[in-house]
Amino acid sequence: MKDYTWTFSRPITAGRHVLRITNAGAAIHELKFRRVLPGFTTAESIAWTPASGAPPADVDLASVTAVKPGVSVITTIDLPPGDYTLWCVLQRKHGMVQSLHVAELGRR
Ligand SMILES: [Cu+2]
Repeated sequence: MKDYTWTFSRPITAGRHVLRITNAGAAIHELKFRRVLPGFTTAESIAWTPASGAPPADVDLASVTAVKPGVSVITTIDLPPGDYTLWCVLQRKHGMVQSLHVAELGRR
């Protein structure tokens, strides 16, 4: 991750992954995986706010918080196939939110 995006060394497919997350940016960053619920889009997940009063479009799945510049952390995550949004609440004002499609193993 860097200021203000995430990139993966290869496409994330469904299942268990050991991720090495390195902050190559100058700011502190985090990585929250929110799973988009059936019937909702990633756009709805990104646009949703508690103040909207609407039902949430996603659920928290996993997160790595407050990674300092130059630091790497290793985490294990188990991702069912589907759509996700990635969040850095710390840098949300810089638009650090991204969508991610997790394909079933063997499919794109
Ligand atoms: Cu960030």
